Amino acid sequence: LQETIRNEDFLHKVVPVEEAITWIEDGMILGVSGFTLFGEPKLFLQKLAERGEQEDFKIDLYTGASMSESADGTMVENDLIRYRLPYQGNPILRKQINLGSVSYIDQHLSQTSETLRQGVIGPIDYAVIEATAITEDGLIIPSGSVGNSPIFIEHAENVIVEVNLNLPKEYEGLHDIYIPNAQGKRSPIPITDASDRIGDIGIRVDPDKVKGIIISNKNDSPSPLFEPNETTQIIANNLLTFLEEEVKSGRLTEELAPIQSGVGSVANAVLNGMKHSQFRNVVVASEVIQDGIFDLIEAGVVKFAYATAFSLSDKRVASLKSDLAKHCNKIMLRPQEISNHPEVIRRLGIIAFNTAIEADIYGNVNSTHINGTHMMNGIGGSGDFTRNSRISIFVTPSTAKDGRISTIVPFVSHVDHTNHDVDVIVTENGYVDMRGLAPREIAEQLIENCMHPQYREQAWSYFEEAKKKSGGNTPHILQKAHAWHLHFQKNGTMLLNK
Ligand code: 0RQ
Repeated sequence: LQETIRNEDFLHKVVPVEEAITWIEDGMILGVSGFTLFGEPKLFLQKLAERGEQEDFKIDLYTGASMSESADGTMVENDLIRYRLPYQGNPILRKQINLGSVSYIDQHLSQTSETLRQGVIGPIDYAVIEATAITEDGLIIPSGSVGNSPIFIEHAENVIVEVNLNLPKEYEGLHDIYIPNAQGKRSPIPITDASDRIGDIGIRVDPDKVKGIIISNKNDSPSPLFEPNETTQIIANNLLTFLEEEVKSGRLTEELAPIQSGVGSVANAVLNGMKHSQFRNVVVASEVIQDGIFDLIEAGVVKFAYATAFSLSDKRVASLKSDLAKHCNKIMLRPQEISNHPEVIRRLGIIAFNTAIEADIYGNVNSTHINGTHMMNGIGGSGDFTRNSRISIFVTPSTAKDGRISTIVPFVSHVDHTNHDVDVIVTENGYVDMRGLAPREIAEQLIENCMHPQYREQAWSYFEEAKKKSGGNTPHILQKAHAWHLHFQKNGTMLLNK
């Protein structure tokens, strides 16, 4: 244990987890580590969830992003969560959010820290943070995610550290912890090259705030491995064609510009496709490092990658120790405030690609809501990257639910990314580069190049009627703008003749 907790003051604070969970009282706010299932204080959350089975109390849970079953699943099942922010992806929690029994604040992932700093949310009663080590000078070395942990620690009244003895020691040295000062005392964030190291290898903590240290040996929960299918493969190919055209036109080189990729099946297919592409020495400046990024490093396509967290399947969780040993100088984890910071994204000129739930014929994108009302996961980092990137790309299959839903609609049922922010939309039918096009041109091209053929006729009919009856820069018929969604609700399909 002394090799892991290398500071005497901290060694004396080790307590059983059973004791630490009793410190949490009804109504408290917890800021816990964890992002895309990686780096959670797994033992603490599991035991707290179990305590919720016996006792009636509620907490507000702030995290980095999506959490595993014991946090967002079991805690919700045991009715423990009152408020939740800033992102989730758990079916049990999603259900309670949509029933209105958990209050969900869906935030841009770069902004949680600033709302905390300003005192808009919080104050945090307990920060509970997973660590792989505590150094001689008292730095907390995080594990597979940094997320919001530094800001939670800075703003918490008390800190609990869950030291995990079962994680790769190679995590030490991988993190770059930089926390901006409060407004009025800030300097530019000094990242000019993606690989610039600007902070510490761990998180500084006032030792007096550390109320206890618990010891665990639980492994991270793997994410599903998304194997490309025919549709996702074609979407990926279309996106890669767009990037190749950018190279041909001289706007990009084969190194591209730093890339950010979302998570999920299409993102994975794109990364897969890049393995056999012409692109070389690509830099990844993203939010998560998925399996595909390790594959690209090994294929020599990616030369450096930073993010705020890993999101890995079983296979890569198993090989993580040796992967980190091999690639430690090519990988870095930063706080999500920095990986997703508008200033850094704009300065580096990132190419962002994320997945849409639906887009409309003018290029507005919905990333979060089903039928305008029901939360899916949350905006995550998609807004941080979309608004501030050099090229913002959205991918989506052109239909969902076996063709009964068109993902290109006359008017999105919820807007996360306005068409001012969206540059390119890609489906399996093709892509539209909306840069430099006016709304009416965008509509014509999206209907012809991205929409599924079976929906094109009814889309043309809407668009023609809108031009004739309403006109305007962005023609709409407001009475019919959501007719496709309403038809789906009534008849189970967006095809208006069915
Ligand atoms: O339903 O689960 O019942 O099969 O939505 O859709 O096609 O499997 O796509 O898993 O890649 O998720 C946008 C949700 C896509 C995700 C979203 C149904 C569809 C299916 C899932 P089933 P797919 P994916 C990085 C950046 C926001 C955050 C973000 C997301 C299910 O990518 O949450 O980008 N993004 N963050 O059938 C009704 C439609 C539908 C639809 C799809 N139009 N209407 N249902 N579905 N389109 C990550 C972080 O920030 C951490």
